[in-house]
Amino acid sequence: MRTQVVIIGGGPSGLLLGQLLQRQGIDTVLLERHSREYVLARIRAGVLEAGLVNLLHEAGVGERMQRDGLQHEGIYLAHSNRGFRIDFRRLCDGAVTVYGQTELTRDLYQARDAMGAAMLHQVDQVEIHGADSERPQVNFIHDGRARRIDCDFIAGCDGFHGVSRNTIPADRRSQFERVYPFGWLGVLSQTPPVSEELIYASHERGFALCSMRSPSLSRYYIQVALEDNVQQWSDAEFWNELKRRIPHDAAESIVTGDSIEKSIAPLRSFVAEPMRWGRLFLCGDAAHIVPPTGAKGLNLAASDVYYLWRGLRQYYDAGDTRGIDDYSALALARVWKAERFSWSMTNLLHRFPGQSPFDLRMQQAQLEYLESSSAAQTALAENYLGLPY
Ligand code: FAS
Ligand code: PHB
Repeated sequence: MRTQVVIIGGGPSGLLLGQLLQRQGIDTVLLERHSREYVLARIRAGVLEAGLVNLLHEAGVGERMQRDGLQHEGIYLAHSNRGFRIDFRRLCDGAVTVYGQTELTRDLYQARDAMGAAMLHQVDQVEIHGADSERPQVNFIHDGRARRIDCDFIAGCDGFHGVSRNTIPADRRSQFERVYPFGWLGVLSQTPPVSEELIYASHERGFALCSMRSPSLSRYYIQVALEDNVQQWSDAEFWNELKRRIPHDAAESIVTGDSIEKSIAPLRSFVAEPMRWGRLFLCGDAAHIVPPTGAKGLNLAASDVYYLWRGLRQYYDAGDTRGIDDYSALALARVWKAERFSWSMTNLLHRFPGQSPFDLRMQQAQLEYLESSSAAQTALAENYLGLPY
């Protein structure tokens, strides 16, 4: 089998890249480890930057997001039982779109089906060979048969636990990591959101986030200890703890209900450099991870895809390699700024084991400075809205 670009990973990175390339007439084969049902059952991101929204429209998959997505022109930060609003429209004339990653992934799957582009699910033992040669290939098992695809390029869109990143020899790769001493317990409930906009709450008991997927579907998170597991958190215990951490007016008005999904996600900051090795390009979580406090994970995958799509298009249209040669440096420049923002929001809003009274005062001072300073709020707003591609 031969194709121009093999895409490993059928999450948002792989699907969006595949959609953009196929619409350009660039042939791709997408390999996904799990079933489509499994991929679509994962509850992940919820906030889309304008850059990702534009890219989805460019890929011809923006219609349902346009109809069902919620435009948000601000967020609330809450501390000391009060909230204050970061007004994106007034500060930066911008907005984000609330639309679940699950729905975005569903739209991308349907679009790929409609194009009849090649996609294999439940592939095993994917191996990349010759990435640093002129003739790379990908070997894998599918339906019990050993398969091989010869290609021009490989896009490693296979997430943090994929095979692509480790294909780059350890002595050619630098990795930077911070693992946070806590996780996020998330609940999805068929209830109306407590607030029209997201509430990021700092509290002495820990961080809490009130988010949503639609006017009738809410998404809530609370910071939990790393050793916690989901079984020890009943719905009632989750709701009681969430109410303790958000401002009293929100706690009194929140509509609680049965969890339709409940899971704990670990938090880490991680970057692997470079994001290219020969004819292998890393995209999205395969190359970097951010704590979700800044709503950047999915949105960083989008800017990686944009740079790689643009570079491959230049190569196939005109034999111009500048775009693919610049890919890693371009992508990493934006990745590191988002890593900083996500790290700073996580440090500001979470309680860390062993924090000194001085540390707590620094967090409080930063929150009060944000509450009182238009300049500080503008800096937060432009990062949350998404820095330019
Ligand atoms: P993904 O991990 O989504 O997709 C990679 C795909 O590759 C998967 O489908 C996997 O099955 C497949 N794969 C892996 N190895 C393979 C192999 N060897 N062969 C073939 N396929 C293989 N971001 C936010 O902005 N906000 C959030 O609230 C948020 N919450 C998150 C919660 C969790 C539990 C996790 C893990 C991530 C969360 N993220 C969040 C980040 C998340 O949204 C990612 O940024 C986003 O999924 C990145 O998309 P991909 O790069 O496509 O990686
Ligand atoms: C979500 O709705 O899942 C969400 C929103 C904003 C974040 C993280 C998660 O920062």
